[in-house]
Amino acid sequence: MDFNLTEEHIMIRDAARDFAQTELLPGVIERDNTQTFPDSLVRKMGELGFMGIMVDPKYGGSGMDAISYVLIMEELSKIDASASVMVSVNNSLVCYGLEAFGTEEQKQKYLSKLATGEVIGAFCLSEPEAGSDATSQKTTAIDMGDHYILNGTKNWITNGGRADVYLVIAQTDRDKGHRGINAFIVEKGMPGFDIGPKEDKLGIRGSDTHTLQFNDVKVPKENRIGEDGFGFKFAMKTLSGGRIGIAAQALGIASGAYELALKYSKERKAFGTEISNHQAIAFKLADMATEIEAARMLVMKAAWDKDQGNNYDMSSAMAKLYASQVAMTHTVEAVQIHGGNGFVKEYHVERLMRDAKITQIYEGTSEIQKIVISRGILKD
Ligand code: COS
Repeated sequence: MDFNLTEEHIMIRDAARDFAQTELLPGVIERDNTQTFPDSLVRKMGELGFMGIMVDPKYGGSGMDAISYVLIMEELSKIDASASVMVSVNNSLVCYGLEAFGTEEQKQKYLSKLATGEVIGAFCLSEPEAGSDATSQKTTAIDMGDHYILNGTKNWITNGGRADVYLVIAQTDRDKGHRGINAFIVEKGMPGFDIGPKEDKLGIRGSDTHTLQFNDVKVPKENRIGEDGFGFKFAMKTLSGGRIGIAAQALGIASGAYELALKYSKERKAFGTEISNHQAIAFKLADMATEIEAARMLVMKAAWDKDQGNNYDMSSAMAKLYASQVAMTHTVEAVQIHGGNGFVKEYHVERLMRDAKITQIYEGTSEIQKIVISRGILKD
């Protein structure tokens, strides 16, 4: 067992760190206030290969491994979790979904543009009444022979307004339950496909979250992903990889807050000394460092499982469950260490605290991760 990163991994991590410091940090407070994220930054992330990290270079990807993916995700998330969620969704839900399960034609047509960041993608599973209970899809896709007619509503869709390519999960045959669900590639601009207003969110405010409406949208049959009835398994398999990305995002939010708190505690003085010399603060830092390192081990293990071709349903669920809990707990502590300064935007930790919350909710709530883990350990 080797806990050292390879030289290549160190280079990749440092490139992401450098990009986050020089390009993401300068406008991050403004973007959070205005709920915006410029196309120019998305393009730069594409140029650096961050939009198709694990995609085969023959489809325009960077051909890196999952360890590289989580290293990049951690570094981006330390500074701007709104940027990193775009990266995560595009990489592990959209690009991976197409590369692993799409036809050659679908890969040629869509994946090569998505992997370079020329266009970005969205993954549409959640509905007003089907978030955790993902088999209860109300969106329907009726088979009309050479095409499907899609009707329904999807909620809380990351990249909802910005994307050009949408992977949409819908029920094609209600009698078959989850085996009657399919996944489709839907393009922006298809008649009947409408994008609702942007959500006003607690955190990751720079990311673009919308409700989507499908009213009699005609989707060509060749846009179905996989065999008839594969849609629910497609969603589950894709989300397992997505959870590695969100776990790495949570890790980055936690480690970003920890680094700020550590620095602040060595500068801020109270009762005649730097506050890091007070055991009340030093012990908080000790807990943060320990639990963040434990979260990093779980994230790395899940990524390693993916790279090895091992099943990663449980390891990704454990990584997400734990890292998101660590992110929530320790961003609160980072605000506490900063005292009054922690409550103002200039010091960044309040934003990290707000950003942390979503990591316990999206791509499967913490309660869903416990379902996955408990079923995994009890199945034999
Ligand atoms: N890989 C492949 N297949 C999977 C799978 C996985 N990781 N997880 C479940 N399946 C399959 C099961 O094997 C079963 O198929 P068979 O009946 O052919 O054996 C089918 O999917 C249904 O599984 P199950 O009976 O476990 O479904 P449940 O309704 O109990 O739901 C959970 C399972 C709760 C785990 C699932 O609904 C889930 O992950 N929900 C959260 C969804 C989510 O993350 N939402 C957020 C939206 S994205 S921001």
